[in-house]
Amino acid sequence: MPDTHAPHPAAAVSESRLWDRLMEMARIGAIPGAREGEWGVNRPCLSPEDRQARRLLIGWAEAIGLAVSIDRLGNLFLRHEGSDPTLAPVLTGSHMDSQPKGGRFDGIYGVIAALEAVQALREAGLSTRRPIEIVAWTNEEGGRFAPGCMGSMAYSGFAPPDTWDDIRDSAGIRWADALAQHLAEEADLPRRPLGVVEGVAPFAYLEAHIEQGPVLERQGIEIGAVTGIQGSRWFSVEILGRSDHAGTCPLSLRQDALQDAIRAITALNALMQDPTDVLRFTVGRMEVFPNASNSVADLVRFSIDFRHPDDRVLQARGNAIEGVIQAALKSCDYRLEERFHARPATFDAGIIATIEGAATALGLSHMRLPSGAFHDAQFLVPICPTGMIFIPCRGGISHNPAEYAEPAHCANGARVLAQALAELAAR
Ligand code: HGY
Ligand code: MN
Ligand code: MN
Repeated sequence: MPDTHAPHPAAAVSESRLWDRLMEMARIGAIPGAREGEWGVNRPCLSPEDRQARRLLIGWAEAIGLAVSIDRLGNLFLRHEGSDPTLAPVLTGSHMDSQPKGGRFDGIYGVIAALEAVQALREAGLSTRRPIEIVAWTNEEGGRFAPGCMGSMAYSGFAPPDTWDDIRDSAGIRWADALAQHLAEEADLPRRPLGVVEGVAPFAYLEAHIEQGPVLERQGIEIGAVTGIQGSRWFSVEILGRSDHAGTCPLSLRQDALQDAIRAITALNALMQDPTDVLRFTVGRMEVFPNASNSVADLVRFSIDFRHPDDRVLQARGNAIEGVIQAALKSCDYRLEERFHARPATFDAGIIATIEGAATALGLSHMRLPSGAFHDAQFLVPICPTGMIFIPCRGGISHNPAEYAEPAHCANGARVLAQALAELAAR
């Protein structure tokens, strides 16, 4: 427990400062929203908008004396020094990249709330035994380069950093080239070893995030102590046909990649039937080539995002995907690549209790709940005690410009984070 004579760690959390920073940050990559005075963001990883957002964050962090560094995946760290700098740090943060039609809170809230919590600890005059490091993970969303969580997967040793070098975005740019350009543009920032692969493991990891679901709002609860994250599997599918003249080629002779893609997706829908509506199956991206109204498609590329909290279902149904596609095709060939395979993760009971204790100490209602969305936190689970703090978001909407969280809820999350960080950094 922190020194009881010191002021309360959360005392200096400023709702207005936190909100103003969130809204200033949300002007970078702003896209129109549906409601008057509301908008969304499109801030792909490793883009000029991403770098502009990082510079804004770095400016705020340097102004309060945090030390800035990046690793070779571009993960960005802001360090609050502890009274014993040799101790493993408490790590907290989230991601700054967004979906193409993203909201003003997904990911970035956890980074700016972490800055607010650390700034509050410092303004409250609380020195911490352990260092606290704020992290902004590279490419959590996987929107521009699939899969997501590349920065945290490389940091934790879950995947070798060169795993994704040849993956291309929709403009045909290679991941390795985009990362090299990014690191060159941030060459002025001090470089640090890559995570536990080349450096030290954190003492603990805490991530604050909007719930991206409706539970807290529906139940009128202020804080979520997250129990874990369901499993996710991503696949990239290519259906390979032959381009033909739409007016002359008989249907019986066609190798129509689009018609076969429809057959494959229809068959996958049957595989993924779940009367309990727990299973999640999404085909969110589809590209058709040559994409001309009077040419038969010779190539269709589509994505599969499959999720389930029970690893047995995740493995059984996920492993059946290829056979179902193969059986469904009438005249085309296919290529299937698994891009992401994250098994269900369970957060540390001690961290969950620390979050609940902090919420109780602050007089905030709280409940335990799982996360349907994946997060970088799931890759920290194997290397240190890890947990997440959720705050409510309006209607549970996310990955949409209408995503919204109340200023008071944002501040509550930062207060719980400040309290929990103070406790962990004192251990
Ligand atoms: O897709 C997800 O679950 C996360 O929001 N990127
Ligand atoms: Mn997120
Ligand atoms: Mn997201």
